[in-house]
Amino acid sequence: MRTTVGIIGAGPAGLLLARLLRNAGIDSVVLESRDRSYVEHRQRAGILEQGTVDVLRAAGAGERMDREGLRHDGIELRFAGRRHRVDFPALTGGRSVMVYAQTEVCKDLIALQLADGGPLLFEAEALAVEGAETDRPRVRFRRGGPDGAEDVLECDYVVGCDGFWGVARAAVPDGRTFERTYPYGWLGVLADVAPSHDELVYARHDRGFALLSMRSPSVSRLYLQVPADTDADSWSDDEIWAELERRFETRDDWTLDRGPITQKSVTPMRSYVHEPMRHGRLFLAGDAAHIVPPTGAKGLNLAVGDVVTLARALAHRTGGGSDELLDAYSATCLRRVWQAERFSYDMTTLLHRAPGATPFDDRLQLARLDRFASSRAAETDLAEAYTGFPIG
Ligand code: RFL
Ligand code: PHB
Repeated sequence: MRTTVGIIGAGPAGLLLARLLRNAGIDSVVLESRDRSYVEHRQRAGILEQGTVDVLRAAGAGERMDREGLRHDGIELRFAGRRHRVDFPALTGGRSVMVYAQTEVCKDLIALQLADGGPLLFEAEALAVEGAETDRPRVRFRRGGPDGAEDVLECDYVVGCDGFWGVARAAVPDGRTFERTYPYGWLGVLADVAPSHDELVYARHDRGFALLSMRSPSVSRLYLQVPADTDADSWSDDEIWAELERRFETRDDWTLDRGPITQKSVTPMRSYVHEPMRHGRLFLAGDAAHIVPPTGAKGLNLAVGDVVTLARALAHRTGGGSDELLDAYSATCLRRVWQAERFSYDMTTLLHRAPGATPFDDRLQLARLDRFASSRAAETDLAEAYTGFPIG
């Protein structure tokens, strides 16, 4: 098999890259190790930045998002029983975010890719990237599941969009990694109940962080800070609702509506950056190159920024231009990546209670939160970061 751009991974990064390249007249092949249903139902991100929404629309993938997505003009910070709303459009000159699940973004992009006859191979697991420093890099992969036959995809360029656990990063030999893990994770649940608030609620509590989010007007997505090694099944549904109620407590008459929990899982929290995001003709994009803790809702949005930057550079090069944009790819993306790392770290340490936190630490957190309620400058900084840093 031969193609111009070999893409490993059909998460949001790989799928959107394939779409952007196709729109630019560049052929690609996407290899995905899992099956279609797995990719379409993996429960993850929920928030699309304004810039991500604009990119999906311009790529021709925004039709259902515009119909079913929920535009949100703010979030609520909840602490010490108080509620403070951050008004995004008022603070950022009109910007907002969209609640539209990653599962739906992936479904839309997969449908478009397959409708166009674009090569997208499920159950095709990349085993290794070879010859990244040559003009003919190759992806060795296995078709049709674990017992399938080995094959080779020959490319002009290879892009590793294979997430944190993928194989592409290992083919960037002289890189440097920067990492931080956190001593807590998130227990996330999906529940068949209308969200108890019409915007996201980020709650800081002495018992730990909680987040109220949603997937639709009738499905809630809720998270609880838990110790990193927690087994999701060790929490009963009643215990989860009772703990959410405690952490979302307010001084007014707000209440949390309960409903059947249909899914629960624990996610670890990590900050991670691999530099550079390129080796020869191999490029890394999305979670393959960097991870943020989910508190800032930045992971998917960073992946989108990477592939927009890369698609532009590849279009420039294959259209007869120079290598200049490809050479700048890593540095261009990393600037934005580190801003998202900073913001995600700040949001995480602002809202989570670390094991061993002292009363002094607690008071500092409350003082940091109180800044948002008392300073427009502090609030503007949060609103600008949450609604998104510019791409490129
Ligand atoms: P993905 O989505 O991990 O996709 C990688 C794909 O590569 C495949 N793969 C391989 N394919 C072939 N050969 C191999 N050897 C392969 N190895 C792996 C995998 O099967 C998979 O299909 O990476 P991508 O595309 O870079 O996208 C990144 C995002 O998925 C991620 O950053 C977000 O989900 C992070 N995230 C959030 N991001 C946001 O922007 N807003 C949010 O609100 C948000 N909330 C979240 C999140 C992530 C969470 N978890 C579970 C980590 C909430 C949670 C709980
Ligand atoms: C989600 O809806 O899954 C979600 C929303 C906001 C975050 C993280 C996850 O910060």
